[in-house]
Amino acid sequence: CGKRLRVLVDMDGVLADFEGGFLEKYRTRYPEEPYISMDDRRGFWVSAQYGKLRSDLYEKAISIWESKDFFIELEPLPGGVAAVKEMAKMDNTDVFICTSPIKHYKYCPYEKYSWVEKHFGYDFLEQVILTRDKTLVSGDLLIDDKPDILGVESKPDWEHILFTACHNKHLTLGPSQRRLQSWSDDWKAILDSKRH
Ligand code: UMP
Repeated sequence: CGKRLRVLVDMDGVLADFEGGFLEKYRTRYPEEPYISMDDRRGFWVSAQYGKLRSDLYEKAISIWESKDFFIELEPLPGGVAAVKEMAKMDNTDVFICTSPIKHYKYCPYEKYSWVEKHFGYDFLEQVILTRDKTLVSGDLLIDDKPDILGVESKPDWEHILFTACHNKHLTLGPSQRRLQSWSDDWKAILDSKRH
């Protein structure tokens, strides 16, 4: 009672289809090279898995998301934009999009803002948090597809809800860890479980 709920929502792999956009552009740019299907993806780092496949594919993978128009052209994941818009309209609820830009900063940070404006509107730019360290951001919930979210703060405020993605679906979670399987899953129940 009295206190507002603060929800942090990740962008890549939660609202924007990073994996799908990557695979399509990688196969178009490197049609003769081997690739990893969504079913065979394991581990958060795309570049690491490509590097294990063949060492030179590490750089080729990175070249895809360092390219102009990669981030702005990502398709929204089903239901994500609608869910976040609905969340933002709920009573006693604040929503922020919390995303880590790559360090090759020529296009990514600009295109992340541009993507939010395109899909949520100009006013929603107020809700964008770009940070390489999400442990410093306070909130009740962080909905994110990365299994290990580490940083300088060892006890972040938020409870991490693992958003299911091709690279994490096989992971066994600890007993206290919760998942959101997709945006069709009951995200409202997860929010309600944190309200008091
Ligand atoms: N990213 C990489 N290498 C990879 C996969 C993703 O640098 O192999 C980048 C893309 C996104 C960022 O900008 O990491 C993911 O950030 P979060 O989803 O944790 O916000």
